[in-house]
Amino acid sequence: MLEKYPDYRIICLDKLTYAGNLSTLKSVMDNPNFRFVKADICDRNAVETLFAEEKPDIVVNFAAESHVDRSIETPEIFLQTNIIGTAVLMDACRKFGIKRYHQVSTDEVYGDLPIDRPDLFFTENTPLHTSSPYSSSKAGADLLVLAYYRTYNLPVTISRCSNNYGPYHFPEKLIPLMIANALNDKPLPVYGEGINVRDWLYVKDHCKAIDLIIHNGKVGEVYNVGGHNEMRNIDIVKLICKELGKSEDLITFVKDRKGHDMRYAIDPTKIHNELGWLPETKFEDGIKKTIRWYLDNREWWEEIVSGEYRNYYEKMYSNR
Ligand code: TDX
Repeated sequence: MLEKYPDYRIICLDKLTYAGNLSTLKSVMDNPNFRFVKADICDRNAVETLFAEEKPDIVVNFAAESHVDRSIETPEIFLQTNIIGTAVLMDACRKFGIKRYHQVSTDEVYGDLPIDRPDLFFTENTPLHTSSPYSSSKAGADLLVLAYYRTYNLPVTISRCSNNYGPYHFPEKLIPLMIANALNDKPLPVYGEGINVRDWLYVKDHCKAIDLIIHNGKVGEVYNVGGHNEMRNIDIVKLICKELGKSEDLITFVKDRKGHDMRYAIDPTKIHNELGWLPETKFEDGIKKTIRWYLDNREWWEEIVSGEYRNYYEKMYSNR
């Protein structure tokens, strides 16, 4: 955004939980149009103080506890950050006035689709039907956002995107976890039989969709974002092995995720027709770029996999 809109002032509010890492922002920290604030979106005082100081005109809520496996272990923090945090942000928007509040949501609010029905896709009208504490917390937040639109006329939009991948992806998620493990010659833990399907989108294409929605999207509307790029987990892991020249013998099938969603697939017709959005990065190119990034930025993720994250990894994957 700073590159595309050099006259915009961008404020990043982040709690810097285990998943946050200030080094990710290194390239923009010295930009005079950028300000970083360490705070929790659930902290009403901190949020209101910031709104009073900066009077933002557009608020995009990217902040969320986002890892399904963690939500199965400890649901409550997901309810706090994802639902209460959303309410606090929107209350500040009401109090200080806003041109747009945008909620970054997920395709997981629609639940899953059967593997043997490739003709079915999630549209914006698909009923919410969640599977995990994570997706339930995101669906709860979405309903609250639409309620603030109807009740208070808050100018909101929502985007529901499919699985993202790309640089700076925290290595608890499938693709960066498999890249990091493969580079360290560690086992590649595939849940169940690895036949679950996800619809992968390069992160920059997601960001471009959000940019279009906040500038041109219609208030009160939901936009699905996805690139028609469905892949089975096992095929992704095999591809990563191939690209890195590692043996598929590293692949280890482990106990399945509880309530594991089978297939996600987005129908992006609405955002394409209304806002002209189309994904630009093909998966074959995006995955190569992503692997290259993890090879070139080892210090970024090695620091993470050697820190607090290691305890989580031991807990989740040892004896699985
Ligand atoms: O070690 C693993 N082994 C494995 O087989 C991990 C971490 C995952 N998986 C499987 C589970 C899923 O079928 O890979 C698939 C992708 O898993 P995640 O990367 O955890 O993503 P997912 O559960 O699909 O959710 C993601 O996409 C939607 C994000 O984490 C969510 O925040 C987003 O809303």
